[in-house]
Amino acid sequence: MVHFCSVGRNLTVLHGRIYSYIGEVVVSVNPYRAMNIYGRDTIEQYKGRELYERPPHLFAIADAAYKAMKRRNKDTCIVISGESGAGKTEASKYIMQYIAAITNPSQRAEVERVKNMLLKSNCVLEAFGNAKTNRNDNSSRFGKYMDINFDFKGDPIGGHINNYLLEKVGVKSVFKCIFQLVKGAPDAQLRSLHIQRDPTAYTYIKVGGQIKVFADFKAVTDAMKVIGFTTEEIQTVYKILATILHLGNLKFGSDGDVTLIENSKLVSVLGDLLSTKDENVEKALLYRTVATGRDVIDKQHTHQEASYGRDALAKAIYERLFCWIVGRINDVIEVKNYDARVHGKNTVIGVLDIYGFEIFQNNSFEQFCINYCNEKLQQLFIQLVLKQEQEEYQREGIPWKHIDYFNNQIIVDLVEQQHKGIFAVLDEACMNVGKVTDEMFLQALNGKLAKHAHYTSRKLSPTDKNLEFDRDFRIRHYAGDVVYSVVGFIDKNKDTLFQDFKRLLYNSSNPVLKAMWPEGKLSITEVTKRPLTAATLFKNSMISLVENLASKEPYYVRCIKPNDVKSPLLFEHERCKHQVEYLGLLENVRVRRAGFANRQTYPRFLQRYKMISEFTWPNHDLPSDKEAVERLLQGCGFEHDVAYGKTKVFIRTPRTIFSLEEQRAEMVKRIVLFLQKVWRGTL
Ligand code: AOV
Ligand code: MG
Repeated sequence: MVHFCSVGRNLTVLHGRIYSYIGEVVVSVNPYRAMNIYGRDTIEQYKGRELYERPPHLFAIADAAYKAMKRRNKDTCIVISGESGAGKTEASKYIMQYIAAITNPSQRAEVERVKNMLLKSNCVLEAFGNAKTNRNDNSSRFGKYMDINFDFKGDPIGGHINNYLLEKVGVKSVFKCIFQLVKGAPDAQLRSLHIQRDPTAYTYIKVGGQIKVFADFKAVTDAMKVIGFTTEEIQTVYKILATILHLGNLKFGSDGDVTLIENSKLVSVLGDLLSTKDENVEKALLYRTVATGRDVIDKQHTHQEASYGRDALAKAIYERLFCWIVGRINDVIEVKNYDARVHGKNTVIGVLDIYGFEIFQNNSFEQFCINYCNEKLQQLFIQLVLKQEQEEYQREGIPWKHIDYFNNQIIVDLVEQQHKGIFAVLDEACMNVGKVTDEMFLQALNGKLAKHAHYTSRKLSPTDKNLEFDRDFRIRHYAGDVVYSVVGFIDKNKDTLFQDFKRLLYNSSNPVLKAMWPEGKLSITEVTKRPLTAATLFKNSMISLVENLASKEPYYVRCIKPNDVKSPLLFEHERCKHQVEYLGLLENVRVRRAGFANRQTYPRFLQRYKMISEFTWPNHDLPSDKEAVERLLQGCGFEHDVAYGKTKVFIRTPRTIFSLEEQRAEMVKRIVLFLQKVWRGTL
């Protein structure tokens, strides 16, 4: 149970016990200091053990997910949630390490290779997908869902990563890899990229703020090599990072009506890095090609359009680079040559580590998407842990007093509902042919959502001084109130990149870069389809993520952030209580306390445990499986710890399951010995 609710203000009171259970949910408190609890000896203590046999630990949940997959041939997933800085990414890494450590006892070379790739891919993805924010020095700016595929022996044979990238380089975040490059790359390499060692020389870094850790340049480069990136590919990766830094420094000026590039020396640097002619770079930065009827003309950008285009280009090439890296990793780790007819079903454990709920001083479209994503995951938790569980008791005819909980579906609908939801209103604004401003979008929201209990704005509550007119709206999220500024919503949702840039990159003589931009092949007159908006793409990817998770047997890690100052000593009671409440952990405890730790259909139960009772082994002659299970459990003395539903048996405490498992293991051993004797003819 959540024993930390009762501890005082000091985190050391936890005595290093940072984990706790509610049923099969692990609750984790970020210790903000290195803990000596993830080593080889600890792994050995958890390997193959049942959930409650050892003190609560991430390894136990990883083992439970692994065992469920192996024993029952089921796809499982581990969903890690909690707000920004609560410890999700660290948890996901420990889970991966644990799975790598306990598998492949026979040291098959191919499996070792796959494991190494999976672990190395983490290092690369973190460098390119994490950045410093106010909440977390190593904040995931992308969501990662990683499937690990296992063969019939339970050894990893491959994987697949889905990424949910959101924040883009430039305006707010500076990704780790950029610091690693500027601080860690050898002098000669920096020279070839025309980059100075001094991070303050770059506008994008100045705006985004610096990160202290940069020693990993070599580790990341080596990891890319191990994964199988060619030298040319790695060079291109760094050329792209350098391009982004130079783009940030590019200044536009005007001479009368003509827009100019002030520091034109950078144009040739960009030409060199992008393997294209300088004049092509200059033209793409200053003009766009437009089709008017049958004519195609070059239209010059205004100063503002040129700056917008430059930032959009930097963001787009970073995003494309990141997706390309994920794609390359997937090429390598994807399961190949697995024949299910020969080897049996290949099963999966999915690990989800995504950006946590966040509130900044200024919250924009990115925070809105991140927080919507967390609403979706909370909804899944409610569905699977609180709702379905209680509905199942009712369906099965088990006496049950309903436990109430806050259902956040109303907030999910507020964001994603067709026609009326915030995303729909935003898309509608972006579809409009005329010029639609962010303020007009806010007005449309006010019109549609005036009566919604979780939405407000200054217009709807004029006395609320915390909300600016024509700029802010507030959402009452499950995890707290967040004020969003609409500034930039329209642009970020449209996410337009001038076609000219796509053609520029496609026409590069660097084949790696060219391959990243296949759509640049189309000429201006061929481009007709309007691309989906960022909101629609994000919504669709969240819906399919949730569908995917719901199709697997879920295990949860709920991370708690003990304080806002990254201190290993401070346990802010109110802060933790708030998280416990909004995560629905109290309801989770109530459902668990009153409920049952395990349930199985009667035939399944018999299939697994029939050998431990003389009434059921090898087959029973009772009128139904239900009666056979009753007889078996009575025989073991467990009848007080179970309830019999219409189709399933419900077991209250995990201890009963352990005991059944132990008896089964003992019987299996005896049966094997017996069979060996029969085979050897010694019986
Ligand atoms: P997050 O993934 O939940 O935030 P992280 O996993 O990056 O948070 O954790 C934030 C920091 O807390 C880490 O960099 C560590 O310093 C520390 N930390 C977390 N877990 C542990 C642990 N088990 N042992 C020691 N230190 C830990 V975000 O990605 O921002 O939502 O988007
Ligand atoms: Mg993270």
